[in-house]
Amino acid sequence: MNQVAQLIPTISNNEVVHSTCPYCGVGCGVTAQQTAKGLQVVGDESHPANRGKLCIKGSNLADTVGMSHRLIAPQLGRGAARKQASWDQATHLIADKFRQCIDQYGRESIAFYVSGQLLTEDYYVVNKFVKGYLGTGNIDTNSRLCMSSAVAAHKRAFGEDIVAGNYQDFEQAELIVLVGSNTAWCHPILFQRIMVAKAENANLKVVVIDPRFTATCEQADLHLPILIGQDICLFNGLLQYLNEQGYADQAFIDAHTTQLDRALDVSQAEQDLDFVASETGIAIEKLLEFYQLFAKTKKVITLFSMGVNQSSQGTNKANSIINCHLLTGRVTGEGMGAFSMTGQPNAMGGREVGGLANMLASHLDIDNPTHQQLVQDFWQSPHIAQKVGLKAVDMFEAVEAGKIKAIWIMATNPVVSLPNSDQVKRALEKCEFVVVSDVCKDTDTTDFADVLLPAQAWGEKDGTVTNSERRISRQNAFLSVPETIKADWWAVSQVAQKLGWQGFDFNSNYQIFLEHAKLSTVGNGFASERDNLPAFRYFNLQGLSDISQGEYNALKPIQWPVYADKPGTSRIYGDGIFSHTDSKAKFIATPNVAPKNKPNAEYPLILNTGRVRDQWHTMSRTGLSANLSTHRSEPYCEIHPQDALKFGIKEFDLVEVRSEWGRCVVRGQFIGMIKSLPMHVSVRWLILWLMQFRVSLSLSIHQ
Ligand SMILES: Nc1nc2c(c(=O)[nH]1)N[C@H]1C(S)=C(S)[C@@H](COP(=O)(O)OP(=O)(O)OC[C@H]3O[C@@H](n4cnc5c(=O)[nH]c(N)nc54)[C@H](O)[C@@H]3O)O[C@H]1N2
Ligand SMILES: Nc1nc2c(c(=O)[nH]1)N[C@H]1C(S)=C(S)[C@@H](COP(=O)(O)OP(=O)(O)OC[C@H]3O[C@@H](n4cnc5c(=O)[nH]c(N)nc54)[C@H](O)[C@@H]3O)O[C@H]1N2
Ligand code: SF4
Ligand SMILES: [Mo]
Repeated sequence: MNQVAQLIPTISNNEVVHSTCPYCGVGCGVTAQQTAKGLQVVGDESHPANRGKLCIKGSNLADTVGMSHRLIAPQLGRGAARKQASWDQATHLIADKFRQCIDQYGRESIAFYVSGQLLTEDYYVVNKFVKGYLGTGNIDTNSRLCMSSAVAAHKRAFGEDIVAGNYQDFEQAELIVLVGSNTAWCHPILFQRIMVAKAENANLKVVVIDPRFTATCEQADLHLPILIGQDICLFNGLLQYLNEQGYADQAFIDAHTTQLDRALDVSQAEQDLDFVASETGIAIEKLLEFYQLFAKTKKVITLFSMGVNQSSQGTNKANSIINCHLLTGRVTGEGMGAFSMTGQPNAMGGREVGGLANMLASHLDIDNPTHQQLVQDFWQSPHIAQKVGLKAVDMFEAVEAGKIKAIWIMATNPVVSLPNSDQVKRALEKCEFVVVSDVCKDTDTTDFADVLLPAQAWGEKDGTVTNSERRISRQNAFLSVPETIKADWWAVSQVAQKLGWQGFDFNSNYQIFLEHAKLSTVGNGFASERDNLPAFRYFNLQGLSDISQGEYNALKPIQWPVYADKPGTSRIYGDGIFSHTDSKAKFIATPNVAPKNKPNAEYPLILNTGRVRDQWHTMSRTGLSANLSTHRSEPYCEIHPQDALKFGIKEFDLVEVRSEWGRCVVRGQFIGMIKSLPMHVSVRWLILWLMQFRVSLSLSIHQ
């Protein structure tokens, strides 16, 4: 089957199709064209996110399109018993099994684990299936590992999960603070935009807060090598400094915020700069330099990503940053604000449809009876989820404990990417019924599938994604695949229909998009009418809820909210009306709690993990491009030379990194670490069996 299957362009020679890069949350526009030289994918000059530029991953997209690695038809059974089946057989089996689970064990015995790499249309349908028809909250997504801390922080501070600003703000800012973000590698095009702005504006300063000296730091004016996990202390200290030195914007605070006192109360210890310096490991002169820069610059953007989010204190870390922006009234407006960068191409779209276990749909709350009723009425569904479902880690624990009998995993590879990967393997081995939808035939997770479903990949699937700045862009199909490869929304709809559920007779992604857009208008309207609205939220796609198929196909990138006859909205909260019912933003008390897992004699170092510039996560797609392996061809461990000396390690030795939960052997590298803090190591590449980021480790030379 593999040899005969081919991808056939659906475009005529030299016809140009506009689409969006399927990797990071910058959400760059691309154009695809079939030429005499084959498929050409280049940056889309008309796309506002990248204006024609692409990073190396985007530039090599054409190499990753193909059939050699693909799953072509549904497969049933595990191991040697696995055999090809028709879609009808596969979806019948899933429906029968789900029905059996519902009857025998109840609706809570089924779970879904999905991904920020789904299109919004796929995500919408799967969320409707689980929250409206299965009637449970048991759907979570890999975004749990990624930016769920930011989501919670936004909800607490603003009353809604909103990134208020946009990429242009980075060009208008005079100070950009990058916290826990290797932007140069992980969001390269945004980083390039920042660098161009810096070259054009001598007043624009860049500060990086990261325990490692990264490629991002090389271009920065100031690097603060912070001890891992101490960001709350640093930003609480900043809050106190700004307050004491007279930089609080009292008019803004009085008119638009509440609960400043509590935030100041819990951060009193951080009034003492010596204390902050010793807790964070940052020299006092550098600390003051940063605080003064922040205080004196009106146009400040603080961008944060995984160094903030992926932490047991992640939500408080994000709120401690937002607090400083609230205090100075720099929440939104040209060149200012706290900006959470999304990782995956459609992490933001997943948030819009409510794909996390603690959300409902369309920015509505899962535990709010009015919201439940609105969504249930709109869906005309038999049930509605009423409480928070199992979150990713708990979900896989419930699978191992036998409470979840059936799980459907879609567009993610949790056997590699969840923290305790051995536990995930145990859970899936034991689970009665595992469905995996992927584009690839072999991932670490596909081994465990009882039903394996082939999904359309980038270039074949059709729909929308939303990037970090709330900009909805089209991913257009320009390749046709064998009939047996289907869109994820189609697979879910087929199972729903076989279960006899109404509301899944979608014929196209266009129909789904319209339904999603209409739901966003339910109970909703303008902020000025909010007192008369049952469920006001800024997430609103009214202006897109009645577009024609042709308009949908040709949709130009647009930022929500999109009201009727309005061209989208580039900035939210400009008039100071926040989403909380009192229209005010909240300061959140963020106590500085000592990090867990402090180094001890047995595990004397702290580990962090993360990405490399030219690979995407578990490499199922970027691994196909030879070009992308030239930058780094294997996983590696960055070690400070002082630590290496202590452990008798020379540069490029193979090193065993061991934690309480696992071990791996990787090559040691000193590059960059000379300017980083000693006493921590960093394994770069997601393929690792170590789990946990903040654990103590030991190193030893491995033969
Ligand atoms: N090339 C490439 N780009 C990608 C991806 C990819 O796989 N490859 N994946 C995408 C996805 S899904 C995501 S989520 C993003 C992630 O984008 P980033 O967040 O930029 O990714 P990381 O490489 O994890 O970088 C996090 C940084 O935080 C630092 N850090 C660790 N602990 C702390 C701490 O306690 N405090 C502070 N201040 N810093 C800390 C680390 O040293 C590291 O430099 O990248 C996206 N872009
Ligand atoms: N150690 C460590 N672990 C981490 C992190 C870390 O920093 N360190 N970061 C975490 C973060 S932020 C993230 S986002 C996760 C990412 O972790 P994963 O989501 O597991 O990573 P990917 O390799 O991107 O997996 C996506 C899978 O979906 C498939 N796929 C792509 N498109 C489609 C589609 O349209 N439909 C279907 N059905 N399948 C598709 C791909 O082939 C691939 O197998 O990893 C997390 N895990
Ligand atoms: S910056 Fe991100 S979205 Fe843009 S081309 Fe690179 S990987 Fe794709
Ligand atoms: Mo992520």
